[in-house]
Amino acid sequence: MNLREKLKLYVITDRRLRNEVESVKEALEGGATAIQLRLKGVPTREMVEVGKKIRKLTEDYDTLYIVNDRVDVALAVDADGVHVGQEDMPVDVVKEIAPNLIVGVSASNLREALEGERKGADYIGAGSVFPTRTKEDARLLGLGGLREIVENVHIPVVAIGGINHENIREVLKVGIDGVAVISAIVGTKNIVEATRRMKEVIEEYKGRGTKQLTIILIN
Ligand code: TZP
Ligand code: MG
Repeated sequence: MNLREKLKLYVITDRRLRNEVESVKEALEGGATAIQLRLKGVPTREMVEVGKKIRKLTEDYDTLYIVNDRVDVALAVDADGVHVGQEDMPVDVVKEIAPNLIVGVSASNLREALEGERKGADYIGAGSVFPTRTKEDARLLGLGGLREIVENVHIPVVAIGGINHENIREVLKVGIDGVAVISAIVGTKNIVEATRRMKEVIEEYKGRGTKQLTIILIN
């Protein structure tokens, strides 16, 4: 499976909402295509411990596994990649020290997205698309800003921030490769079901796009 496919439904952990191992198990069961381990203010030793458990689970489901912020932890737990923000290690430096890791970079405007691409990022995490309560310092990108990024970068774009079952179609319409979600999935009682429902919308949407394209081609 190529990277665009693997980024389709990207579920991010948040222990304020649910324990990581539990939430990852359920999200995988529901059909998540990528998992990001996001731990803030947690001792490195614990990150490695939890990170290894999640490696095992994601391996069983053949799912992409990304560690947030920390290149050392990503390498230690044998993750597939690392996701860096604007204040983390620069993408080109990550690529120098860990050439085999997939690197995602957060962008809240077109300039940051283009810079990430130029420095060698494999995908862009673009947001916040909608207001979010999950990340305090999130800057609002909006649907317009998201569209601008999608139209100007060549690497895959994953939309993030405030995405839920009600507004996901508006995001898919922009033509992104994937959606990254915390609260609408990890913050629900039944994570399996919440993941499954979101995956269905994504597949339904992408399926429709392909059919339309086929019709245009045979016309
Ligand atoms: N980066 C930009 S917005 C955000 C992150 C990590 C939080 C996304 O969480 P939610 O609950 O899906 O809005
Ligand atoms: Mg970060």
